[in-house]
Amino acid sequence: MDEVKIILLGDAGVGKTSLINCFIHEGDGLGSSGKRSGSGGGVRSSHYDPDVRVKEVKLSDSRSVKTYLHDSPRREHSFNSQSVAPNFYRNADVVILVYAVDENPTLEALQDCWVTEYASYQDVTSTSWIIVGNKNDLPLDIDQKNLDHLVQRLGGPSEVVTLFASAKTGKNVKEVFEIAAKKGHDRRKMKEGTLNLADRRAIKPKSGGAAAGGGSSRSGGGGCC
Ligand SMILES: Nc1nc2c(ncn2[C@@H]2O[C@H](COP(=O)(O)OP(=O)(O)OP(=O)(O)O)[C@@H](O)[C@H]2O)c(=O)[nH]1
Ligand SMILES: [Mg+2]
Repeated sequence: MDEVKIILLGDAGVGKTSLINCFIHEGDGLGSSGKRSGSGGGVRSSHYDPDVRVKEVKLSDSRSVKTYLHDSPRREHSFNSQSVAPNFYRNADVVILVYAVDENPTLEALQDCWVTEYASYQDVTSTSWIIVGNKNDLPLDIDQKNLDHLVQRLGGPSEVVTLFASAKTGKNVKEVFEIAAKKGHDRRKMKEGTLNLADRRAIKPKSGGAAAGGGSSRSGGGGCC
């Protein structure tokens, strides 16, 4: 089965973990208390990282994709380590940027902080982007210009999907991850196609030139904002 790496980025408290939990629990929102009872459920990855959940998603053509959902580690024990961030960002097929619709600064932070940090490790064109305004059950308090600028920076409206969702009510949560699975799957196939082409080129005689790919990774570390 094809596999897709999806990472979630955004400020503390915007609801990244809640969105993943809601999806794993099949649209069961947080409820009126804002808290979920029980163990948290879901399938944890057998990988080293406890913040990775795995869920199979059926695409519209009835094929299935295994999604690896990488929740950002909480900042206080995450990107201070120079070795964590590059691994976290590496080979992400999709990045889901999450802000809270009732807090415009969390939207501003996506551009000023999270995309900037991502771009210091990987080219922004190396992944697919989805922007999610979570907590859509609360009154909206965002500046549309911030959202428009962010979309432009990531390649424009034809490249970037923007959605509102609520991990509290479950609204649109399944849609967010299904779109991510589809976009990730398409990107994987595109990458494989590129690789095959590169392989074919490699066996032809050539007159020098640098190898393609590799992205713009950074060797140093450092925290976000
Ligand atoms: N009203 C409302 N509250 C939400 C929603 N999603 C999450 N919350 C609440 O927001 C708080 C933070 O949610 P988390 O899922 O822990 O946020 P996070 O982005 O994972 O935060 P960090 O792990 O600290 O980075 C919790 O109290 C949630 O109950 C939502 O859609 N609506
Ligand atoms: Mg969290």
